[in-house]
Amino acid sequence: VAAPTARVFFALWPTPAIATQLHQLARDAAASDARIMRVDTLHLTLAFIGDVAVDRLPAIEAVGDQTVWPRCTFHLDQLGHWPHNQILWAGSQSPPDALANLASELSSGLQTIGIRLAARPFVSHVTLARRCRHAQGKAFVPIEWAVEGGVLAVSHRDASGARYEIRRRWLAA
Ligand code: 2AM
Repeated sequence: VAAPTARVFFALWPTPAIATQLHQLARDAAASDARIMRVDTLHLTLAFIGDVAVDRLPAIEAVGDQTVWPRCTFHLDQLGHWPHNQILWAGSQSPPDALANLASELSSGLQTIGIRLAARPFVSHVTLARRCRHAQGKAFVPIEWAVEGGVLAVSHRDASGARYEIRRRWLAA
């Protein structure tokens, strides 16, 4: 019998107030037939681990325990669209260094427990919509996301898309 697995990732999870603003932006900017992310699913992935045996989760959580979670402001002033995967996303023209440093700290921590992340470079972004063929309405009032910690999330996928469960939360020092 195969060992049970879970699909997990470290992420920043917005407060409901910030998620509501992001969701409004998604509705304004996404193509009408795009699949807009539900308000409770909006997040920023810091380190995507993917499927792991559930008995690895305590070690992964220990990486989160050893990480210094920064306090910073993520000034979301940019809309992006990636044609190759049809993702509409929100980001920043000047993301705080703290975010890239955090992603790299998590990546190094995971390496020490034998988990190597895909080599793709970290691009801080919040996916707003999928299956989006184009973006519209580029001008918007920037969203000020006060980052005060992060999470380890578990992705459960079914026919209706993904549902995320927050397994652990860490607060900034
Ligand atoms: P995306 O929104 O840009 O698609 C849960 O699936 C989260 O992990 C999403 O934020 C998704 O990013 C990200 N993700 C999924 N597969 C990934 C991969 N191979 N590398 C990096 N991030 C990934």
